[in-house]
Amino acid sequence: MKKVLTYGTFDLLHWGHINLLKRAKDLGDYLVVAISTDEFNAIKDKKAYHSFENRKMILEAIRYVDEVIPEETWDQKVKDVAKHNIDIFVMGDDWEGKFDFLKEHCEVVYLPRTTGISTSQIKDELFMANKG
Ligand code: C2G
Repeated sequence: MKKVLTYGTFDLLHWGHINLLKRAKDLGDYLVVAISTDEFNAIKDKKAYHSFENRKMILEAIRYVDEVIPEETWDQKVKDVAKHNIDIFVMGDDWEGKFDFLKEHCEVVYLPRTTGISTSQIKDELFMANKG
């Protein structure tokens, strides 16, 4: 069984996230998603609209996702790859090169980001549409 691992906040889930998760799953047989905790988001200087628990529940409902684990620090990836027997690490290519250190532990794949959608774009457009 080929196991795939990816990380993210996955807030205000949208079709760009789904495109990523589908392609990640298509690379193997089992997809583990490490979702950023609210505390780690603060470290990433991100404030998610949905709580960790609710973002986790939403991800677990996606047919491409087999397991969801918490992402609490920047430096848990090597341990996660070993602990979950990961064959392929996947991220969108906005992270191109940033995780190449994992190449000695597993395959590293950066997938083209889906253009035309992002969580911050959703927030901005809703704000503009609703401001007085
Ligand atoms: N993504 C994408 N296309 C978009 C938006 C996001 O392919 N239009 C991808 C990102 O490249 C990432 C994943 O979806 O691989 C999750 O995106 P975010 O929730 O924004 O994750 P991020 O804040 O980049 O967290 O340790 C890694 C970090 O936790 C990644």
